[in-house]
Amino acid sequence: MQKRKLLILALLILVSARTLQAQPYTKSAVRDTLNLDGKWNVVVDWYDNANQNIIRDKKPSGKNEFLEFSFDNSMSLQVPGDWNSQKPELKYYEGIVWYKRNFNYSPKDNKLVFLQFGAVSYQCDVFLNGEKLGSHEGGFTSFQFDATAKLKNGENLLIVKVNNQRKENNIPALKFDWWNYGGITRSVKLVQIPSASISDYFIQLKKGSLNQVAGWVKLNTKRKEDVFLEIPEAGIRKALRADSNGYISILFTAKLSPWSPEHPRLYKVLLRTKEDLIQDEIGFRSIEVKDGEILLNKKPVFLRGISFHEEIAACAGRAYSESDAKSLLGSAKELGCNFVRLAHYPQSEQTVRMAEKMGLMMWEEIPVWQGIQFGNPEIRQKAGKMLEEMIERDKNRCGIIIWSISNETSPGKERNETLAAMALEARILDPTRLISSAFDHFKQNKNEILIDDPLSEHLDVLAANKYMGWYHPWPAEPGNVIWKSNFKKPLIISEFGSEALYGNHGSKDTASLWTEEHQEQLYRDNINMFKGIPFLRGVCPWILADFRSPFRMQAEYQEGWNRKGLLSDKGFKKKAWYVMYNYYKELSKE
Ligand code: GCB
Repeated sequence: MQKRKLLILALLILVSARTLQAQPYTKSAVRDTLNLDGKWNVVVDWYDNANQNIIRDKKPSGKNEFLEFSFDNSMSLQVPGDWNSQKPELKYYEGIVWYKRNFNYSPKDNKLVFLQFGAVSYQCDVFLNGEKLGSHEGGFTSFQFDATAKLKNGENLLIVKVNNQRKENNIPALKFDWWNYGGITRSVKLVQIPSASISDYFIQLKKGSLNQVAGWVKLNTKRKEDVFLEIPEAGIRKALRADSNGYISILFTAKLSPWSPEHPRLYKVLLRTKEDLIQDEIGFRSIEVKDGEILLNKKPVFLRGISFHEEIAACAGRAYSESDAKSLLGSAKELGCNFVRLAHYPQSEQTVRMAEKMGLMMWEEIPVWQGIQFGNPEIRQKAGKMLEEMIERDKNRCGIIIWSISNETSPGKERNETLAAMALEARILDPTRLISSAFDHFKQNKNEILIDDPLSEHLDVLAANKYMGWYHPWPAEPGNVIWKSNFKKPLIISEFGSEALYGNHGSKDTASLWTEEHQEQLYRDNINMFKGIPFLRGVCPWILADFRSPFRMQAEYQEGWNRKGLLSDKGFKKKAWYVMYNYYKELSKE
């Protein structure tokens, strides 16, 4: 596609995405917040039959009125949390649940108050004190509404209608290989900021530089004002001045010790105006691609990765707490990883922040996963919005090195155009990181696998999901499989693996027996193949732990679980874990 046409399409996606509701994300991690987590009362609305009375939590009045819903003495659900793992009767539920909670609030002068949701799966309508605040679609990104004008002094009533029905024009669409958890799955907060405040900032090293800090600060006042930027541990104090749009472009030289997996150094960064103060923790590193290498702080790096879903297998529920994040990331560290693929959607902010503290580089992606209708303009708008919301929340997290725009989509005109435009959209929003997309279409001729997906032209890092020995039979001895590429770019094997039931032992030759030995051998074979791929710069097995999936209907071994985990659903290590562990140990010595 010509450059001009691509740019127009990217801008169109960006502009039309912005017409979807919800305001830009206020960084609650660095703000004064009132947490609204806890037990919420719920009404399960199986047939979408509730009327307007529910949004006011109306009670019957007089002697003749009755209402066919009630939050009083109703079922309650823990927020954050999915409903499927909390109530046996909601395990498979896909539909509408109304959530209600009251909270006390005393409005303060000169403050703006936002109601912020870490994530709601999948779609929601939010009502405060009987009035609609807004709607949001997309189960994995954070969003917020300005609640200032609708908050009352004293008791407030918050009602959220959540719907997780799968639909053809959702993202992900009708079918996906993970559990369709519904609910308010991440924290809900009231975020208070001064009415004249810093609305957003982007502070990172300039692309390709180790000593130049570049970025911007935006003020919601949209007026000329002084802003001070400080990095005390590096002796930096900069007096900046906003333009008449409240915008400041930043560029200065600094001596900073770079963030890396070995030295995950974060600096306190302060932004101060007359009325506002923000204190964040930001790391500085450079990430680029040059001559087929991924360069972290100018040095070639090999990504020793692992993928995981935001799920705690042992609870058969969505991960949501700090200890959940610790457990997933702790396992990745134990395996010897320096990189994690947050599959297949943006995971919680606490996971992202914790990962970079622990020294893990990250790949973050939006849930554009197989079966997406790229020709539909509504889909482009939604995907564009998800991309924007993901970047908006995490653009200051140095641990994130790759934004991925899709997983396993089939080449074709509409798909190629849309994804190329989205790659450009990501670059417009964040010119510093690498852009990728996991694909699974290759040309194969006997023992030769050729990367020829035209989307590759628009990516920095190529990512191949290739299940050699499982979905794809070996065409030759693993060591004799030859990978070729039409593009001189680094490759990550972003998925490979096979299923095994923990504790099930036997033949290593027969896939249908689901043995640990078969999986172990498959890992050995794949590693053998990796050693012969000259442009390979990272691997990311699928997947850390067994996860729940309605795709998996094999009665004896699967029972609704995808068994490709290196860990079982109870967290036990399968034999393949040790193969991967040893491979990473060797690689980290190189
Ligand atoms: C894939 C998908 C992933 C699935 C996996 C599997 O290619 O990207 O979401 O879970 O294969 O197990 O089949």
